[in-house]
Amino acid sequence: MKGLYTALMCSFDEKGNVNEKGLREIVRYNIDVQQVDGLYVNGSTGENFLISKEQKKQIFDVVKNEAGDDVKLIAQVGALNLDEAVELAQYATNLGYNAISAVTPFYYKFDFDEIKDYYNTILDSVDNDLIIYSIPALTGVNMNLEQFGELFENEKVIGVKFTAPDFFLLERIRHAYPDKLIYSGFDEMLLSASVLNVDGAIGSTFNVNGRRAKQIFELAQNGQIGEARELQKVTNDLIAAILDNGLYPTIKEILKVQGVDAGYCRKPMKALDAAGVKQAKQIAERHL
Ligand code: NAY
Repeated sequence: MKGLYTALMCSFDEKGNVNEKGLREIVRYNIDVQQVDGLYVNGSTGENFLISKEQKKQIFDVVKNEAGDDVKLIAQVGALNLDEAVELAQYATNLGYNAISAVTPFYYKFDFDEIKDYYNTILDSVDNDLIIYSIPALTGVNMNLEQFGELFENEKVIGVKFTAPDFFLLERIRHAYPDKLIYSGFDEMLLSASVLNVDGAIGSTFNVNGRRAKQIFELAQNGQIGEARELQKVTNDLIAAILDNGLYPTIKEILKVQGVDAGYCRKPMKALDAAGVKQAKQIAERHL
């Protein structure tokens, strides 16, 4: 399960329905052109928190059907409605997803016992492994080393998608739990995380910059830090421009430049205006 995973985008039509043809194209582009090791499906980048349970299942179906066994697949099933999370975990497991992942429960201020119960409830319902999805900036849930350790006590918890700029905590987790998988979640910090010996990364920008990201990761693993730093600089020029123009709609627009029918984002995310579309095209020309 090690390696680079694209946090997969989903193509929606103007009304917000899943555009299956476009989704298949995104899957193929990631596998065939970006050559990533796996896909992380229905994460933040997949606009998971903006869609219905039925749409989540539809996306799990289409992605598995298109990807087959070409790459590893991780299904993000976390939801505030725990029954839904369990149902989705079972659904993705039955489809043959290699692992499930679940965001820490958010919005309400759950205490750690409640968070632990959430993960164990999901895991008790399936014969599959789980990767914790930790993204404190969006969830407000900050777990410490001991709390990660308590979650890791369940052997089916095989790792964490660590989307935080806290390299002290990252190093402590790496040191304390050498057998658990750690995936770096911020693409602009890939090199820094790779130096700390993470097992892989999961990123939104890999939809368009996967090959370069993989090079950064592999160079760092080989100790070729100077070359990796050069590529991280080029990558961060790209990421800064994308963030400035609007993260998900800009990645979709860049995919369109590559001939991929990436469609629209779900409301309330807004579409790029004409200037934004032009800017996205320039970003693709200048930085890819
Ligand atoms: C997800 O579930 O899709 C992710 O969390 C992927 C990680 C991304 N985080 C978000 C919130 O989009 O790739 C990152 C991020 O977009 C990138 O580093 C730019 O900041």
